[in-house]
Amino acid sequence: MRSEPIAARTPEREAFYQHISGGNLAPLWERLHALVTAEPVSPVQPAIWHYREVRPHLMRAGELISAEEATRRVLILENPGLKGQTSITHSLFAGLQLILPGEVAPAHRHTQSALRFIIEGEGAYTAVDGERTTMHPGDFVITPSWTWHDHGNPSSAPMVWLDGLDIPIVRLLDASFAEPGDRAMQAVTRPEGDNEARFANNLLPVDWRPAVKTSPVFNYPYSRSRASLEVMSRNGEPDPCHGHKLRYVNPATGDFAMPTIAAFIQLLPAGFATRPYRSTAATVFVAVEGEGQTRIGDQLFEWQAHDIFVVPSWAPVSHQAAREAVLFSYSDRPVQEKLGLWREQRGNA
Ligand code: 1HN
Repeated sequence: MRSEPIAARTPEREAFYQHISGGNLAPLWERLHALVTAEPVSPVQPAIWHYREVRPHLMRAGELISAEEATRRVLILENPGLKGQTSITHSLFAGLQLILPGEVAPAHRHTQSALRFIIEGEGAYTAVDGERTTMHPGDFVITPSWTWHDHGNPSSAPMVWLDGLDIPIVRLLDASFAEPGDRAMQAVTRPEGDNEARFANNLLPVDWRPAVKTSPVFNYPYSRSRASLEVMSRNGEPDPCHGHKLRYVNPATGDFAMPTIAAFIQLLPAGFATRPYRSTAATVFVAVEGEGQTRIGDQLFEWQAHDIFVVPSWAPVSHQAAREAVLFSYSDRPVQEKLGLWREQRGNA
């Protein structure tokens, strides 16, 4: 790819740059080539977290601090190219949250939006603005911006889920607001299942109009998404780049379920290998079922259920399933699409 020439450095120019820096001035021509690149250049690195290696650390965190004291007992999945930045890509946060039996993660709200993808355990709940939903492995659960939320685990086993948040996007825009609730557990004002009945059955309350940009459905249970993948995989050919892939949508608008984060679920048939694919949306993947391997650029990552890996912007990715496999994934695609920035490339260039 062609690129523009880089200006020569001379002692005279260096002295000038030094001189003007005191006045908060800098020469753009020294920086232009690093800012306006011919294609995405990212410090974000491909990386994988094997659940069997991370889980013992999470359980150790469970001995060291309570959910209540921590507010949220989360181990950050920090991109090795973004050390200290609390993010897995430039725009997204990922972490693994543990709630032990009997614990409560106290109510709070913030402008950052969160998704939960349930990894392990059965029967903990999250409450969102007065309604609880019980979480099961593979469920995709949403906490919309500025909604009260607390989590509790009345079951007898540890509960672990992946937290995906738009923390770095809100940080970029300096738009963070947050407040704690007056009580650890918010009041329950609607019975469990109310939201599903109103919004998740291809029906909407007759005069209801969306007041916010996030889906009114806040739990997309795995039982339903898995059943769709099953039927889809029996009745049609897989997409060469994606296998059988679905996106989670807001039923009121047809748009992605969240304004800042897109989420997907895909089935790769046993032995299936996808063609290379890349997009400008760096993506976090969770292996839900099965095992396989994913090539990201020139690196090969082997995964099995519960492993988490990240694909940087514009890095070619191809998956191969050793057994039938299901992958969940999320990215900042809705933001890029709304700004007219999202690009993809299917197959080799
Ligand atoms: C948060 O509020 C939760 O509510 C989880 O469960 C992870 C990561 C960063 C900032 C806030 C939660 C979070 C978080």
